[in-house]
Amino acid sequence: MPIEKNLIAAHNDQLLAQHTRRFEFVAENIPDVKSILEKLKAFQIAIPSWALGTGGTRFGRFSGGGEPRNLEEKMADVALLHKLNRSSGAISLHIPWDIPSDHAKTRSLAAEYDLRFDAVNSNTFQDQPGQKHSYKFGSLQHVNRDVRKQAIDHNIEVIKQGVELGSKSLTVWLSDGSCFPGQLNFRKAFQNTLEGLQEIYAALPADWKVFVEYKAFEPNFYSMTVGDWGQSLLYANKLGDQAYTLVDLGHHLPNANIQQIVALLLGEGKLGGFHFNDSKYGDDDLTVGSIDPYQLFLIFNELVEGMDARGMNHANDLGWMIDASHNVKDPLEDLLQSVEAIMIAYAQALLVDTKALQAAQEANDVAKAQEILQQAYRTDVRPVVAEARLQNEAALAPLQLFRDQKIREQLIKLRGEKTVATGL
Ligand code: PSV
Ligand code: MN
Repeated sequence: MPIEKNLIAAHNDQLLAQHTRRFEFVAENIPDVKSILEKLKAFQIAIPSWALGTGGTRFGRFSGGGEPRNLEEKMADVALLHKLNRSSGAISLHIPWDIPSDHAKTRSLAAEYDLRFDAVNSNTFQDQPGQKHSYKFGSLQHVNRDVRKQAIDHNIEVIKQGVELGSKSLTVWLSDGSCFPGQLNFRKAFQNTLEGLQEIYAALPADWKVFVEYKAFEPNFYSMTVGDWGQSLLYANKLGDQAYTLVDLGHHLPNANIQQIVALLLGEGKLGGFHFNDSKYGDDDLTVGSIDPYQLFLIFNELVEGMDARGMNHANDLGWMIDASHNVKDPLEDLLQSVEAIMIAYAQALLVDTKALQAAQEANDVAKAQEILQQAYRTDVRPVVAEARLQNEAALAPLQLFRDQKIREQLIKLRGEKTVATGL
């Protein structure tokens, strides 16, 4: 369900005068606004194929209607988001939730939509129909070699799927761990997992990366075999140069200083990618920036500082993905809000006066350092982000246009009221 270019142009014409006033007001005080706009225009955030439908909790799932029924429709949804904001030019597939039936066709559809395939994700946290061995007691950590082998083979199959699509990375999230003391020998679980990852690593094409994602708890509640950034970094270091840690914002214990984790991983050259979401209690998978936008800004501040220190390209050198679930909101509206929140935090981080901050740090001027960060955070950069969209021929107000055009209603007409997308 494509949105026509002229609709975007008409929407922008309507909002242009007000936007220009707001943009000029804020731009006046940003000396390098042009270079900030170029960075914002280049920045793309991958949309997960599993988050285009309603997620739900283990208590219930309340479909909003018009959910994509297959991979083609999921790609159409991401294309729609990308048309609206020009910042969602990639899709991340979860296998086997989304296996392309015809790779050439899927590739050409992606080209038509101007989308690329970001990391492919393996799934050894659920049993699939017809699967020989169960993952009830783990996958790569499992005491039985046959189960481990099945999980390794699956990951290698996911790499092959990714190669067909032009992906360049594999994300491995393992739900492995234990629920009770004594259930698992930690050392053996670690060793089995490492050996499995090594076999998967050996199957990686030379220009690929593997991201080892960690999570503190859930579905296991006593131990997780890749439970924190330390464990993930151990695996990544032992695996080699193509292995990195992936930070999912919801995968930490409460009050963890994620920005410090990010800074250290970047310093070690081992930060590979991100799963953005927000949370209040645990892995809540809420809209990015909805609970703690200041933390998101502080994370981006470390990302920008750390990437610049290493001469990295902001847009291309890390994997930027959303990983969220939508229980009460329209998934497409939620994703538009998430992308906007990421762009705002990124723009604010680009505003930080790094030289002045460094000087304040060298002088132990704590109050000044705080002022510098909060000066950037408290600047309303929404018109700057909107200007980047305008220059990219996207919509000045994507969510407003989505609603004005009654896109969900159109999707429901097209796909039906009771459709269920594969995924969470
Ligand atoms: C696990 O909670 C996770 O964050 C992993 O990235 C999974 O691939 C994704 O969510 C979907 O279950
Ligand atoms: Mn994740």
